[in-house]
Amino acid sequence: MKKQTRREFLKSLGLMAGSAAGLSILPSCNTIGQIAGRRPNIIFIMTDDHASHALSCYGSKINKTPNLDRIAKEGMLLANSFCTNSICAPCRAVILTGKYSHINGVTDNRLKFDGSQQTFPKLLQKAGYQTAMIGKWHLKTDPTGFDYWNILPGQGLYYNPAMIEMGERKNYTGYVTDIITDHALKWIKSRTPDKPFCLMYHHKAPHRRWEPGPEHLTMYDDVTIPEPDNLFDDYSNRGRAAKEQDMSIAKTMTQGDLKFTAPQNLTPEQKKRWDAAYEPKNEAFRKANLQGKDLVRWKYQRYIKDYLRCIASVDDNVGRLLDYLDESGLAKNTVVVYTADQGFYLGDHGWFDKRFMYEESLRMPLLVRYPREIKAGSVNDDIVLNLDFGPTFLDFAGVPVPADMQGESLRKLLQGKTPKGWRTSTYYHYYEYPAVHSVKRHYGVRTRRYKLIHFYHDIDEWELYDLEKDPREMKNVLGDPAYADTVNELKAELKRLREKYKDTTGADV
Ligand SMILES: [Ca+2]
Repeated sequence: MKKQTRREFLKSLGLMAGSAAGLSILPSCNTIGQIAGRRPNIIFIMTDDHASHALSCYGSKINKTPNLDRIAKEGMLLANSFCTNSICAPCRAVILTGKYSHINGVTDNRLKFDGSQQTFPKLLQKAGYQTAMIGKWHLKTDPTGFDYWNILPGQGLYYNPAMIEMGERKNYTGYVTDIITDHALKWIKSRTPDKPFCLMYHHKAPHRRWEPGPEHLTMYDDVTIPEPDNLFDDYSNRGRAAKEQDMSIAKTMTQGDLKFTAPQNLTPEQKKRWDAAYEPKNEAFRKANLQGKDLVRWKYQRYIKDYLRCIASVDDNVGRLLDYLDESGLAKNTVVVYTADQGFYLGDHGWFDKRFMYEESLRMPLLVRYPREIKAGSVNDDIVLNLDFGPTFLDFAGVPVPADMQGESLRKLLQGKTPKGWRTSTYYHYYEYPAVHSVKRHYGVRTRRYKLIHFYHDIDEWELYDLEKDPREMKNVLGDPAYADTVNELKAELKRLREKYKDTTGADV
């Protein structure tokens, strides 16, 4: 077929009626792209429990993530991205539906996701996208809305995992982050090239028990990772919730977490490498007979090094994917998103895990690259939520965002043009209690400067943090008379947000 000029192409679409007059109604490049079927591909990369303060593009003091940083360098870094309920399955359900937990039904990790409800992959599929879900799913029911899915059962294993491919269970030998990436690349290469695609490429790493891959077992052996300044937090100036949790490095970590026992299902070769990496260090530990703070310091080093080793494998594998996008020419027309299902404590407050509305687990990394619309190296600091991801993907695909989705499209923000009246506060609600880690139920509001939290179940306690003066949240200033007006304003805002999002669960404000 003869190659059309742009003018001929537009004419064929009936977009150049007349001549000079027609020029004034020329559609934007984007509209042309959509009409011509050049809607962008979407690759949604998500890891599990990767805190933003363990990415060098977010200023990590403890590791380097050169491949993930590439997405920021070639796209946008969102500096204030938050989740609405900081725990695994609920965050995934929020992202899929664009709705808060009390509406999508997955308020805690023990509940099953109702896959018959509306999700953004279903809407993309309906609009002609090829959709795939590869890796960690963790929603207890089979994925819906995907042309292809291949998921880990439940939490999945780091070594030699089983995966469920379209309902069929298969076993693999190797390391989970490599295996998920192999499947993702295989799917991209075998897809139908004439349709846009949306791939959910979701890793298990760096979830607990933080088991590093064979290539990274001894990474960081010769360095000491800096400790957070509040590793020995005594929770004074705060309420019972912080004092009564069960997620501390000092008390909660198990023998498995600390690698005094190896994973159960290693091959003889894997076991040999594992023991060669851990046994000499474990032997030195036994001889040292550490106590008190020295013991906590040792546990922190063991934990954080394993966590960062798992991230190093994610970084390598995302690099493989980005390289393929470059080589194949897909990079230009593909929206690449990197995030984690929520944040995590990296020894901050003496903790690991998530759940609390405090900063480290409320924050999520969010990097987005799309060369056609996003300026390389840009940064946005507006308040954005995981609730917004679905609407954003739909917007990029030219699919109308259903009115019952509670998030907002980030497309304008990504283009560097934040709409007037963009949100200046966010609502949070955590439910999983009583349960593992003993974090009490709470809801709260965060503005750019303040955070008000209500632990309403089991106890009835409020906390207020002035994030400008106390970014580490070490002092609850709720009782300070200087903040009396602020408390009233925040309570009114909290009430407004609960009404806006139709949340009648938990205690009244
Ligand atoms: Ca998680």
